[in-house]
Amino acid sequence: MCNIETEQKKKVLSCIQPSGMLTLGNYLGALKNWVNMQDEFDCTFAVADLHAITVRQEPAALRSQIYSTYALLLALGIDPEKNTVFIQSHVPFHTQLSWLLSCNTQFGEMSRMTQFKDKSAKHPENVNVGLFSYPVLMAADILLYKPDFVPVGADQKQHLEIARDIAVRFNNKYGDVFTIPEPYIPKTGARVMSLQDPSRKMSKSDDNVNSWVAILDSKDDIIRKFKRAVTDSEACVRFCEEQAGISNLITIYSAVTGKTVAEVEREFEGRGYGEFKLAVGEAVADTLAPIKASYEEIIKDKKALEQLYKEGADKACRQAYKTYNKAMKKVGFVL
Ligand code: ATP
Ligand code: LTN
Repeated sequence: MCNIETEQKKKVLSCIQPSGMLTLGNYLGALKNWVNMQDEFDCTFAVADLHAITVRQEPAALRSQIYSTYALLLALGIDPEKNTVFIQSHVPFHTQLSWLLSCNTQFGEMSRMTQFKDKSAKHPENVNVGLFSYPVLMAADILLYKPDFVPVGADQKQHLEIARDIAVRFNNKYGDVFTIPEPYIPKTGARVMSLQDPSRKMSKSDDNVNSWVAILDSKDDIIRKFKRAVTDSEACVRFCEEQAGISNLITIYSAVTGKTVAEVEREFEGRGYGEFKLAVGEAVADTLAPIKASYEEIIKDKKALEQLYKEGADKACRQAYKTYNKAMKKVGFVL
């Protein structure tokens, strides 16, 4: 007889870098889906702090971003009891497996990674080896936990592909060690564009602070940023390719209210941009307010936070250790 309780849930893994203030784009495009996946899947989520130092970070800022990113995951409603939620650098097997994988990855295939090309062009003064081998560390993050699915945005698809290639090659050479993960494209998940240049995605590393909304922004800041958002010349609230600015605002409003695009267009028929921008700003601020309130409670209690991330690391270590040991044995190391 099929018993739902004893049926194995499929495994999901994803990570997020603590490289700045997390934005509305990170929330609607990625983190909201993490929250929604907790019931259906056995989830492992990590703060990818080791990846963050591939670009220069100021130590005090990095430390505070790691805390705040972990606290924010909890504030969003990710349950650390139900899931494994940890900080990447607390589990040494990531860097250790990364070495094994590096020695089974070709320079040529890594040279094709578009993120490396983009980021090295953006930071010509710091084209470090870590930036180059970043996808191998990401492959280790994934393969240690044998996930069935990895939810990633379009910009990370190439990295997931290389993780799959590395795993297939390793398994063929040494025997079955790794599960080959599939990308997970969530049913819902909005691509949020910059409020100042709707042809580019909203990004926390954009120097223009008016182009992005942080999850932890104040209500006043959120409303002000939406008031200033770039819109188009048609002056009507209609979703179409030619009106990228207003279409982006419709996408955002629809994502935070749960209304369809057609419903939003009907609601604002005959009303001006000003009124619509205010409504979007208020709806976003109302959605983010409880998250911000919960975050402020969580971040106040450093002891409790520390307890949670340590427990998360212990759980993660127990899983990662098994895969790492198996891989070491297969390669021929003496354990
Ligand atoms: P950076 O500016 O440092 O490159 P980012 O804000 O673009 O960072 P990432 O850390 O690369 O964000 O992405 C974390 C996750 O959030 C990824 O899954 C990514 O696809 C998703 N994401 C980031 N920005 C957006 C966006 N504007 N719309 C939808 N999803 C997004
Ligand atoms: N590179 C990813 C973050 C990341 C990740 C991972 C995502 C690091 N390790 C493992 C999925 C699985 C990013 O910048 N978004």
